[in-house]
Amino acid sequence: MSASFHDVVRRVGEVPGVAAVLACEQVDSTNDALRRRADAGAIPAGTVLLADTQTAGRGRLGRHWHSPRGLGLYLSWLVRPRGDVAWFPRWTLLGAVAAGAACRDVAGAVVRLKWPNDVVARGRKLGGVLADLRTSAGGPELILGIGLNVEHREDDLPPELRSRATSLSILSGTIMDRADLAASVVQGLVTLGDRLERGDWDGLRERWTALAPGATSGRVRVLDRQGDRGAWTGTAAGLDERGALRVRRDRDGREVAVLDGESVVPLVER
Ligand code: BT5
Repeated sequence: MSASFHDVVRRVGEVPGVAAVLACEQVDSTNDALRRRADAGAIPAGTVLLADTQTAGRGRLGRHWHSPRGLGLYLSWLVRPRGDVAWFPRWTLLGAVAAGAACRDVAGAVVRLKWPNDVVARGRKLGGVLADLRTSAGGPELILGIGLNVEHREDDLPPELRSRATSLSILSGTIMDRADLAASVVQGLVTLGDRLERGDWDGLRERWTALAPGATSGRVRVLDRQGDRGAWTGTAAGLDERGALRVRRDRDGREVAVLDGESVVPLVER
């Protein structure tokens, strides 16, 4: 059954470890709205901001995130990580594991993660993670945003995304419950976050790798910010300590750590 925004907010509020829930029917971007709340006053780590729609939902590198009202999950979570800032890319992977595992557990979807932030099913994008980090006097502050397509039917997707995106309802053929999914995603964030803060990077790396089979041996094409001009190919070789993707470059056989800001496109070889 389709869940109201009220149900989504209530269920997330019941998840143990959630410090506070901020509910907004409409925002520009949940990441930006949570950042403004944090700027305006003390907000505890573990706060979740949920919106029913976003007018300026953001992807990485200034891209747009399509966020129709009532159909998707749009949330942001505030973290004040204790670890080294160099390990910050780990949190994007953590968000992707929480989102992907929730899609699998609640909706039975067969999902794959694509480094660094994509949740994919049947080769189409189901969701994504956007991590915004800043360092303030109080230490690093991270806002982890998660977007998932849940109740969309095919014609709820804009034409330009129709061949590249999907939703849990399209995948399952039934209407999915956003409230169950939201609670599962947030439970995953809290649990994985606790473990990571206690030093269990290996556990997170294993979970991420289990959902991302292509990341340990798949053929990839790496694009930097210049797009095709700086493109090169290689073979993925798993994650390094920071959460960067290691890729063995065809050109010279050297292993290179690919960091966020570059994109990695899987290559299917004939
Ligand atoms: C992402 O960026 O995948 C990160 C998306 C994060 C969205 C959440 S929603 C809650 C929180 N608040 C925010 O403002 N953002 C976060 P990226 O890898 O750059 O992918 C963006 C690309 O995905 C776009 O350029 C489109 O091609 C495609 N896209 C846009 N909306 C989509 C959607 N709803 N479903 C699937 N693909 C989409």
